[in-house]
Amino acid sequence: MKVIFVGLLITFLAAQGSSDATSDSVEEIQPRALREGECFGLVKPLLEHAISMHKWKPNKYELNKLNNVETLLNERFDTFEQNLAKKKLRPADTAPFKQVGAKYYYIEHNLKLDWYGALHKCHSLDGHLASLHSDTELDTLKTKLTKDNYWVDVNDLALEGRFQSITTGLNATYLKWGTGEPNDEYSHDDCVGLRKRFSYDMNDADCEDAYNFICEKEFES
Ligand SMILES: [Ca+2]
Ligand SMILES: [Ca+2]
Repeated sequence: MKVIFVGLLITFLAAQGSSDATSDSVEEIQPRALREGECFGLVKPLLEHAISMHKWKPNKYELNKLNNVETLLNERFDTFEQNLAKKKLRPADTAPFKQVGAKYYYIEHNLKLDWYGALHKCHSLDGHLASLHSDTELDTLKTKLTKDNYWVDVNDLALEGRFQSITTGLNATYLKWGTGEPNDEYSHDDCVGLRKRFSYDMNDADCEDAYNFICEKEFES
């Protein structure tokens, strides 16, 4: 399609050139300077055909302008195709992740796994356990939650009381604890979930307990 379109445009420009070889209509596209070594590539045969059809003999300046137009068109089509490819990710191809606010989550409401199992499940979906960074993100996510507890990516497995994101390996930048949490109950609460009892604020819980969980995945915008 690109070649056809470019060919049609060049045919049009050649026709323009045959009737008014000094026309500056191409200038409206504001072509950039030529790169050294650039050539007509795939469009050259079409250009030659257009020139012979219209018996137009473009001078070097006009050929340069056409070459610039071709380059611009190629860049624009490439950008268009890239954008199309990215848009394919939204919304149908994000499954099973769905947009919630500005992010994409897979909220597992049925299957219950321990924290490690949930972590593995999210990775198997090419994502990670949900990593929350603001009240806005948490508050938006809360509107989708119904079950008792959902694992997220925070834990203090490495050092008691130092809560880190397993996604980044760094200290968690956002924590919002339920009342009285984190309490490290029985010295076993090392993984963090969103607990219904705390209006889905955070609670440290036993990593080996089976709960629902939330995966997250980044998609290109
Ligand atoms: Ca702990
Ligand atoms: Ca707790």
